[in-house]
Amino acid sequence: MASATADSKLEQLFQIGGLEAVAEELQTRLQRVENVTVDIAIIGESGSGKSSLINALRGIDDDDIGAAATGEMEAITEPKKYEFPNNRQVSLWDLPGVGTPKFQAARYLERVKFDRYDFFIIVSASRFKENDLFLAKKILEKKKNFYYVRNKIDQDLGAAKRREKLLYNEGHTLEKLRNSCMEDLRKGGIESPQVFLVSSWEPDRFDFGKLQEMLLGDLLALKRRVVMLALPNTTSRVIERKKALMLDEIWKVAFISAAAAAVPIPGLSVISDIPMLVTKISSYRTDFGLDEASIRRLARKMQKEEKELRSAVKSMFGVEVTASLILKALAKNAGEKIVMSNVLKFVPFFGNVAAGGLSYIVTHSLLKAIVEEMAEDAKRVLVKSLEDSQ
Ligand SMILES: Nc1nc2c(ncn2[C@@H]2O[C@H](COP(=O)(O)OP(=O)(O)OP(=O)(O)O)[C@@H](O)[C@H]2O)c(=O)[nH]1
Ligand SMILES: [Mg+2]
Repeated sequence: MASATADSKLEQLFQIGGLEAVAEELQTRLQRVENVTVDIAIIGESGSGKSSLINALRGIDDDDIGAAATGEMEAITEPKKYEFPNNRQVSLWDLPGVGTPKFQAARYLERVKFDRYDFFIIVSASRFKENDLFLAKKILEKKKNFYYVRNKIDQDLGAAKRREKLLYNEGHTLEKLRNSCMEDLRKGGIESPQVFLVSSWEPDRFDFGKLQEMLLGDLLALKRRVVMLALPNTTSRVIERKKALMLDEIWKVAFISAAAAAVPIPGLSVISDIPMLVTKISSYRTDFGLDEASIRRLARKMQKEEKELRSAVKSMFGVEVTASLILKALAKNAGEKIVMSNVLKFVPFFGNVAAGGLSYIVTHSLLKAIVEEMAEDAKRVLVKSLEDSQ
């Protein structure tokens, strides 16, 4: 997986140039993906031929030195790494078979450290099984992808030959097999499965060549995907730092607002300095790069539609900051606090001190929620601005 890159640089960029500067830097990193490492897991039921497939992909015989151990007595219990031919940044991982007593599906993922892999090849040597579907779904849940390799095709053809005798036709048998694999996957909810029919014993036949070509062709896209998948984490770290700084100071804002409280909320004895809150919340919005001008600049720089980036802004104050929205939000918050605390019901005379205290609590909790929501907006906008960029 892509390792955590120089994030202090990103943090600095965020301080100086906001989301725009961060987006630009991340885009450059996305374009320079050659050095990204990719981990491909060869996964599937025990005995399906995972180790044999690895040897075939690496162009070595099962009994060569450095070959993955194959055969019934050679099942492994820990994932084992092999280098992809001529490509040091790509590793093929031989995984223990799923479904053996030691590796029941539920605990399997944890034991093989499922999250560490970027791409998967599910190997099957028979009809599509529960375990294959289980793996396929888990992979897609992680927003990763896989090829489905139906191995030991030589056996299927041999059986069909015996069964069908003179009527036997290799092309038809292969087509039937392919269709049944695709259908089983689709029935399982996998929409556009990529299926390869291979024999690890005969790497010069069937779909083996196509599998190699596709893998190589997809590597660059895969690397970009690895970086893209790491982006939410990278961007999170940068934005979380900013959020922490803002959260540190909201007590001051809430305090000043409560102390200088000037505008009463109709129907409630809670008062806050609304104009001051408008200014402050607007500055949060600008600091996170969510205001119109920032979004426009970011869109232009990243060659995206403004409205596409705006669609990533989900919070109320990320969209706009007005006095009436703040009043509404304060009133809603105050209502919840009053119901929650049940205090005010029993206070016959509601003095300024109590009102100030409540105002502080209500304003503080509103500002906290606003900063947190805007931080999430900023993360979404940043990731959106980088999506599909070349
Ligand atoms: N006929 C045929 N046999 C194969 C093929 N691929 C593998 N085998 C045999 O199937 C058996 C299991 O292969 P392995 O590669 O060890 O299978 P595995 O998936 O690594 O098994 P575990 O590590 O136990 O999960 C071995 O005896 C292989 O020689 C193939 O394409 N055709
Ligand atoms: Mg094996």
